[in-house]
Amino acid sequence: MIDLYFWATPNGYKPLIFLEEAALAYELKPVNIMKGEQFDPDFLAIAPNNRIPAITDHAPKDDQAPLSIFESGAILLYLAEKTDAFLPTSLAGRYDAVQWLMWQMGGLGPMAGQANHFVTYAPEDVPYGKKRYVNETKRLMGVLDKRLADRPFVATTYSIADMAIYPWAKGVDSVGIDWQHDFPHVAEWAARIAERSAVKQAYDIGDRIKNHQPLDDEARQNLFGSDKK
Ligand SMILES: N[C@@H](CCC(=O)N[C@@H](CS)C(=O)NCC(=O)O)C(=O)O
Repeated sequence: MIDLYFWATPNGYKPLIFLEEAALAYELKPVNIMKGEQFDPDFLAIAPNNRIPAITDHAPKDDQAPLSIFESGAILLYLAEKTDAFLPTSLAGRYDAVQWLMWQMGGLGPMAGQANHFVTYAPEDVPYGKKRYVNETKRLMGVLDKRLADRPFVATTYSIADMAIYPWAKGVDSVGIDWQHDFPHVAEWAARIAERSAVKQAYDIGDRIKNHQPLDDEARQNLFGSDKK
């Protein structure tokens, strides 16, 4: 059994999609990051960076003690290794997927995240920040669009790279990027991913647990307040 520490955000959906795809037994442990539950000592013992997602695998492959992992990219790699699934087995194929996973972890995720911060959440208007991160997000979406021009999935087969990139790519409309129109190969790929029953199931689960509370002062403090952290 795997415990998945989850909130309905792009990084949270990545391992949830994997667990649904692989039909692994798991228990969802919601961590309401708007309410500051990411700072609970029990959660910090598993995820010292106070960010979701994280997992605890109570039956790791090596039959050793339960294993906890944070960082969504590490979790996806772990789950792929555990199940021998969603990561090509050839050396070239494997690193093809891994390099795109790293591209998401170090590129699209952080840049789109910062763009979203400056466009949606920053308490003051910072035109330079907005422009820098929205432009960089657009550039990255262009890179992804080129990559998908002649293949159905990001790597040779549907893999953890698609699972990592999809939740972020589909969210960039929140920073004013009309990706369905401007990046047609991404749009076709995203439609292919969205049709998968495991992906539908993951988003249904996320919708059910999501607390649609407004971004009030308490949530702002928990997410962006510097003194608490
Ligand atoms: N690099 C981390 C990023 C995780 C992350 O930023 N999680 C956000 C939600 S998408 C979070 O937990 N935020 C809580 C906070 O900022 O306190 C990963 O990929 O797991």
